[in-house]
This record gives sequence, structure tokens and C-alpha cells, in this order.
Amino acid sequence: MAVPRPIEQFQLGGRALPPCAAPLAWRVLQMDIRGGNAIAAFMKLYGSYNSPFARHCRVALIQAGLPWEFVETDATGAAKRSPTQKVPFLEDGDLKLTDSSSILKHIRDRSAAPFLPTVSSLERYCMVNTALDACVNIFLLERYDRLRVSDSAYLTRQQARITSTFRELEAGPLPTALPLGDDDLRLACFLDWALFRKRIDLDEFPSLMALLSLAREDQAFAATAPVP
Ligand SMILES: N[C@@H](CCC(=O)N[C@@H](CS)C(=O)NCC(=O)O)C(=O)O
Repeated sequence: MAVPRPIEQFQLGGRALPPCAAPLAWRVLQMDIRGGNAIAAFMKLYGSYNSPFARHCRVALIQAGLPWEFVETDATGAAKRSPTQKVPFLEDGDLKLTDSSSILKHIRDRSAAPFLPTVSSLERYCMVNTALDACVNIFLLERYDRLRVSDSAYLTRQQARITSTFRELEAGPLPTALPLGDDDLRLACFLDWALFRKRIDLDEFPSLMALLSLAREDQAFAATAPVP
């Protein structure tokens, strides 16, 4: 049986509206009347609930407190609507963004919040992303082509990349208090997804597990947890 999903599309100021209030609020939110012209005032994020990239964008949207809609989209939908054929992608009026990083930059800008303000935070975010891409690549090859890491020299290299990145991140420094920056949020989205998909074992990486536990104390992060 299908598991009911949280109604994120009716977020207002970070609070989910009850379903009965949502349709009216939804219509009101769509309109920003200026000089008699109605303009769209909400963003549409296309993605899947369990994508770690889309989750990071959902966390940022909840934190920003801006009106937005989540449009659940599978690989076929992504192939039709985005040139990269990946999720997430975002529409904000005429603006179309096809990567979680540009989406995050846009959301943070719209809410006057910083996005990876230092070279070291950008570097850390990129490093995490490289390992996350490798892990998603391994996962999708297994799912689509039944290809296992042990069957492929390149996938063995991808797996080694993930392990060496985790070792580097485990050595720290890691944050001990909220709020997390986008580098650590990306890492937490990665770790939670990889545990959910049984891609990693964090026994060897207690500091990374501590970071994930800290992230789970964040309301927006907790509200967007992967759903089996
Ligand atoms: N660089 C992209 C990566 C997004 C990505 O890999 N998304 C996965 C889902 S988690 C996807 O759509 N994969 C489909 C495919 O590879 O065909 C981003 O940051 O948004």
C-alpha cells in the first residue's frame, strides 16, 4: 500500500498548512497582485522524495519560509522536462534551474541567507558531492543494469573514492551545534540516504554518525527524512 506523503506543497513560512486550508491558501499564494497584474509568487521543485539532492533543496526551502510546491517526478518525467534528465530541477517564474547547487544558491539568495561563503566550505561541499555522485552512480548501475562493484574496475574505483572521502571527513573538523552550513547539510543528506539505501556502514565512522544525529535534531532535516 502507498505510504501517505507529507504535504510539503502547502508549506507557508516553514509550517505545513492542514489539507482543508491548503487549496484556498494555495490560490492566494499563487497571486501577488501588483498594480492589477497577477504574477506567480511560488517556486516549483521537481524531484523524488528520496533523492538526497532534492532533500537538500527541500530543507533549504523550508528554512527559507518561502511559498513552494513539491512536484513528485520520476526518471521519465525528468527526461521530458529537464535537459539533464535528472532530479531535482526548479521553476521560479521564468527561471529554470537544473542542478541542486544552483537551486540552493537561488533559494539562499532569495532568503538573504549565505550559501557556501568561504573557499573551505565550497571545497568541502564539492568533496562531499563527488562522493555522493559516485555512490548514486553505483546504486543506479546496480538497479538498472544489475552491475555490481566487484564486476567493474571503474565501480571499484568509485567505491574507493567514497571510502577515502569518508576517512578524510571523519578526521574532521565536524560541527557540534546547529545550524549546519550547506556543506554539512549536503553531507548529512548523503549519509542518511546512503544508510536508507544500505550503501554504507557508519560503524567505522563515529564522527560522521554524530554529525548525522545532530542534523536529525534540525526540524527541516527531520521533516524530510527518506520514506520507505
Ligand atoms: N548534479 C545533480 C545530480 C542529481 C542526481 O544525480 N539526481 C539523481 C537522483 S538522486 C538522478 O536524477 N539520476 C537519474 C539518472 O542518473 O538518470 C544535482 O546536484 O542536482
